Amino acid sequence: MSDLSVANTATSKAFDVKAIRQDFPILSQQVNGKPLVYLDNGASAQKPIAVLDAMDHYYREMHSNVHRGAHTLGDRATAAFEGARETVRSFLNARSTQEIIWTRGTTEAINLVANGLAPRLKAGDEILVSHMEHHANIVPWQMIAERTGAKVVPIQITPQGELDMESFNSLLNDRTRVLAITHASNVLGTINPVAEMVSQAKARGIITLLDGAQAVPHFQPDVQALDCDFYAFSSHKLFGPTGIGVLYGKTAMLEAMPPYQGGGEMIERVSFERTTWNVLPYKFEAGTPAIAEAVGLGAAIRYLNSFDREAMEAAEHALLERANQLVETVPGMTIIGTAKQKVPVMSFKIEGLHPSDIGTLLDQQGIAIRTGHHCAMPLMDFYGVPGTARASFAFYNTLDEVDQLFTALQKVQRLFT
Ligand code: C6P
Repeated sequence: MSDLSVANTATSKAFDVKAIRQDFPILSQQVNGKPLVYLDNGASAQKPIAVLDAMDHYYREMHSNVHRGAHTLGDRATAAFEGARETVRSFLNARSTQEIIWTRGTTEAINLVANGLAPRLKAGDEILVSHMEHHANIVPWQMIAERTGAKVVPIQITPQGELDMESFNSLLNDRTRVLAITHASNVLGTINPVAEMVSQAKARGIITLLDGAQAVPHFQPDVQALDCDFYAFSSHKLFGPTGIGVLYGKTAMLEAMPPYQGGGEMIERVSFERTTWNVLPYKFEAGTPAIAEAVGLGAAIRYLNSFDREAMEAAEHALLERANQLVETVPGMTIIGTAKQKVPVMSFKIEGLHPSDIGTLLDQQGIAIRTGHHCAMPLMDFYGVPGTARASFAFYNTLDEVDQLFTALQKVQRLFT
């Protein structure tokens, strides 16, 4: 194992990873007879006790339906639920809680926007995405394009896995109506220059959506500074529960869109002659919401806020740096995605090895990574690979775990040569 003293000293003042790991009970188990090394955080991150406790407390002490105003438990549940919305508002620096819509996740948030914008789109209009998008930020647009006659146009990327800004500039034109771009790539780790892109799009009156699924676990976005119209993310990648996510939308944008689903909660008044919609954010929240999950997400954000986020980012960066340094210790290993600005995600291939074999053999050694196309098939096509192996790090991972990954990869590589 490596000498960890340098990086640990550098980050220990504000950031004690050993203590942090105690907050995540799932991490201290054995898998296949080996201590678990969880490096699949990009797919879904683990949950701290603070989140587990908040949800447990909610169900034990205050569960009831929200916004019904009928009794004390209902009031408590509503306060906890709306309190979580305020926590998210503050996390994103949105102007108002009416701009924070609960969804099931990033996927539903993007579908909501795509459907909401459909009435404004017509044949010949263009929706600009990029070649590195997750399917969640391609397919909903394709479905809307099919309905409206609009066209989905991909911005090219460079071999390093950065957006080709010349391609972006050349594709912006009078027909461009929407720019929908990932803040950080789930495969390449690339952090895109979204502020600059939004600003250029705005100057042309183009509606902008940022997919923040892989960004928010690593840094805090400021939607007012970014000035995007929409920002989407999932709770489960942000150390919160599954089944809930967030769509931020500027008030004027949300006001101008029709509801996504019909039912209870989203109406003001219903009659067979005429039905009217509830105010924001409820207009987009049909049916009983995921109450405990909202509470859990609020707890996850408060947990993150209790740390020095810069120290956290530095610690994550040190993990990626360490991984980059060790690549040459595995013959035939190549990193896919070498952008200058990256979240701690490392996709790779090893000559002569199928990604799924790498994943299976690592799992036997207690190491969890993800393999496959990562719901980014156009990106796999760009690199001419069927899939990649991907280690995605979180702030609770250690340098020692990075070393264990590479020791295991060396073993896997030897087995096959
Ligand atoms: N990426 C991964 O392993 P949902 O499933 O709705 O929570 O998130 C979808 C999604 C959207 N955008 C990006 C950039 C994403 O990374 C994801 C989810 C996971 O990379 C599961 S495929």
